[in-house]
Amino acid sequence: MSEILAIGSYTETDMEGLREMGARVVESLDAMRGLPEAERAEVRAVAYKGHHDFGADEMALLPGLGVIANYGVGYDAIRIDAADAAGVRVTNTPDVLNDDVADLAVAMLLMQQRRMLAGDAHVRSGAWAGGESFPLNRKVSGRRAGIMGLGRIGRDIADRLAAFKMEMHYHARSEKETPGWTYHADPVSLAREVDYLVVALVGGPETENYVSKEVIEALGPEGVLINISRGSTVDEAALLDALEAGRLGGAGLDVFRDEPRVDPRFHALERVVLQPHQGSGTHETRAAMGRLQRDNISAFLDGRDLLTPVN
Ligand code: 8YV
Repeated sequence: MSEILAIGSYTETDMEGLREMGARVVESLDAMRGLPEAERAEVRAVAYKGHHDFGADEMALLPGLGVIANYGVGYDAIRIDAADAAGVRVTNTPDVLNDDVADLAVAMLLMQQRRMLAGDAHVRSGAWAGGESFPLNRKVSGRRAGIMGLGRIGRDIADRLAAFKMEMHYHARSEKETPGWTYHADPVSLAREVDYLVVALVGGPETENYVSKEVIEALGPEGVLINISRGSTVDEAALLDALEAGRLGGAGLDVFRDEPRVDPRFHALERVVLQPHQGSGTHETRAAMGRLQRDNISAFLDGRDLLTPVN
């Protein structure tokens, strides 16, 4: 019996921290649903690590629930309207992961444009030693970059790309204090102006297919799309069609519509870099995310202000 229920697959470091708090840990929402009613009734705080919907039905199974502390900055899996209706507070883990996610976005861009996966294979296969030359690729520094969504992560990506002497463009809900960077109120206009489009939007219904067929076509046959946000933000069918037909130059993707299942059509595309949703996946950052998640729970249970509230 515990008033803290952790749901998800946690690292050993996080498990230690959760155990110290006396949390009960279950692997999944299904396992939570299977707990005896008396145990569910004890729960006041949930530590959630997952991408499956945590909505009104799940909250109803935990009648004493006061807080859901999400492991991740994106909390699109948690129904905030349902939480508000049930009087449940929600927290997330912003900022601690910005550097890692921004690093991965830039790395995917470099890998894609400099064809680093193919270069690696060229060395390992012996092709280089055998005298075969490696084809020239594309220069990255000094190109035109567009950031879709200039929140905290988008800003960190933009700062990195600006250091690559790029001409900076962005689209966001409103114009920001960004001297020298060009604001586009319309996402298609942004895509038309740039070589690289990096998607750093929040997930959820408002941004569903925000990177539409029109945006993808506007980016064009030399353009590259990088997505480190959520698979839901991109019209994936339109993306695949454009890549296969050569109407889009390439992509670097850390997130997918139906992850961890990735549409097999992606596997055949040589100009695409695929990553297993690992933007925040370093020992350092995951430890910081877990700590912040637990600190939010402690704050709630002690009656202190939440550190990073969402609602
Ligand atoms: C995941 C993320 O939370 O922070 C986010 O929004 O997408 C990631 O950091 C991570 O995969 C753990 O579930």
